Parts: sequence; C-alpha cells; structure tokens
Amino acid sequence: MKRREFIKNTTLSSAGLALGTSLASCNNVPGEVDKNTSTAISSEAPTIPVVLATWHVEAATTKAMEILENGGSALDAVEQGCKIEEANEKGQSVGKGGLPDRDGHVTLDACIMDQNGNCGAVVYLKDITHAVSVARKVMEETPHVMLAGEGARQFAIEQGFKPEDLLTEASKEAWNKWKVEAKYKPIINIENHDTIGMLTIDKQGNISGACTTSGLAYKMAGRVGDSPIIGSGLFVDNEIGAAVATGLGEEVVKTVGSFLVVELMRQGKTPQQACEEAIRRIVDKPNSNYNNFQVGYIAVNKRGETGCYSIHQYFSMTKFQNGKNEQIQSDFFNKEA
Ligand code: SD4
Repeated sequence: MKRREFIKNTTLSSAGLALGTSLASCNNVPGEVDKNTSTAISSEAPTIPVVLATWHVEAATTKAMEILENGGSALDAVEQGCKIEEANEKGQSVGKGGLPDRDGHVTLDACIMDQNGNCGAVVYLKDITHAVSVARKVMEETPHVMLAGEGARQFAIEQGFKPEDLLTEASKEAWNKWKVEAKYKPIINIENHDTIGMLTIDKQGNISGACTTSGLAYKMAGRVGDSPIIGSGLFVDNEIGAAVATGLGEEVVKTVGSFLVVELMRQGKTPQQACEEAIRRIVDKPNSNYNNFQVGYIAVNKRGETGCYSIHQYFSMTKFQNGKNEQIQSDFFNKEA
C-alpha cells in the first residue's frame, strides 16, 4: 500500500477513533516532503534563546522568538506563541475552528509549565479560544493544577475571557459530512497541522513549555487526551530540559511520554536519543498496533540541543534558533510503510 493511501485509510482501532488532525502535514501538499526543509540532525552548535514547536507553525515560533529576543521570559513566549495557533481558524485541531466531538461540541485541552515546576491545565474547556492562557491563569491564580469542563469555563469568564462559539462554518461542515455515516472511524485529515506543543528557552536559560489542542476529531463527549496532562503531553525540568507530544494521546498517556523523555535526558541521552527511546517504548509493547496511529515527540535540553522523532513519516517541528526559523522533518520509526 502506498504511503498516502495508508495515511488516508488508517484508523485508530484501539480507540475506535482516528486523528482528525494530521499524521502528515508540514507542507501545503499533503504527504509530500518539502525538499527545502532540514532534517532533525544539525551540525550547528546549539544556542539560546530557542523556540521549538510541533508541526509547521512559523508564525507561532516567530512570535515566541520576538518575545525572547526582547528579553521576555520563556513563559510569556510560549503562551504568546501558542495563542497565534489557537486564534488561527484554519487550524482545525487547536482553539477556534477546532473539529468538534461527535456531538458537535468543540472542547479544548491545554497546559503550561514554567521553569519553577509550576503548572496549570484545563480540560474539556468549551467556548474559550485561548485555552493556554486559561491554563496559565489556573497556574497563577488558583491553588490547583487542573480545572475541567464547566468549572474551567466559569473560571475563564471570571478572569475576563470572552465566551464565543468555537465551531466555525468550516468545522461544522466537516462535522456534518462526518455525520452522514457517523462511523466513529473518520478518515484521517492529512492537510492540517496539529496540536501545538511549544518549548522555549529564554536568554536567562530558563525553560518553559505549553501544549494546546481540540483533541481527536469526533471523539466521545468527555474524552480528554494527553495534551493537558503534565508528564504525558508536556514536561519541563529546568535543570534538564523539556519535551512535548503530539499524536494519539491515549498512547502517550500510557507511557507518560514527555516525563519519560526528560528523564531519559537526565540519564545522559541527547534530546534526539530520548525521543527515539520514548517512541520505542510505545512500538515495542506486546501487541502494539502502532501501524494504526501516530505519536511524535520534540525535546530540548538545557544547552539548547534539540530532537524530534515519530512513529511514522511526515511529522515535523519548527525550530527558531541561531537566527533561523525553519521547518525540520522528523526521523521516524516505521520505515516499512
Ligand atoms: C490528543 N494528542 O488529544 C492530542 C491530539 C493530537 O494529533 O496531538 N493530535 O490525543
């Protein structure tokens, strides 16, 4: 089977769902690798500040780097960078315009973590575009780490966020089309980029991270993925580095993926080696059906060295470092397809 057919036909049998977001994106032509992009291995010496994000999100990394270059904090950079994608209605997997659950509700998951190990998260948040900023408010204004559902929504409104309908015409149309058959195995959409996960190191050498998503398209009502779960979708340790995940959240949660990547770096692995080992933990499980889903990790260590790795081809990250804002194709595990 050709790679593109594989992507289009693959479903997530474990969850009975497919990623409504992309396995392959990064380029405007689905499934084609842009020859101008770099590979993950770079010979250049790492420097800080650095911004790293999942997928092809140059506007977001530009915004984050602008903040860092002006002496701003890693935390501000990561929040402001992610907000660019949340507000982008064309991205059907993040914030406004995200694809809804099977009942037509857009529900968002997000988290944020700073250099002091503080963190905040929101899960199953409705009606608020900037979930990452609500997560930051949870971190800074409450004694809690995570708020869910209606409580999160009420908290956001009290904090001054304006409720709005996140279901855009385009996403509604996609949902209506899906409803014709309502198979809980929608075709994977390979044209959009994905969940945004972002990691930043500021001029002081402090590290922060954030992750924000509308999760799996047409998921069961109430489903929460890895993205808002500290340690799974995101982990930051200011002494070591940080990691963030994208792809089928259920598989990331089962291996506590981002925490694992950071712990592997603590043990001396490079970010690249750590991402590869974390993917191996998923594919090496007995009865792993990894042919049917994608997971990708990106990571950065304290020195500003970076890495990324995924199960299948066409995952990419955007890296802004050494004055270059570039899309980098990830190496991947499954070379058989
Ligand atoms: C989730 N990890 O909700 C997120 C979604 C995602 O590619 O990254 N999709 O499972």
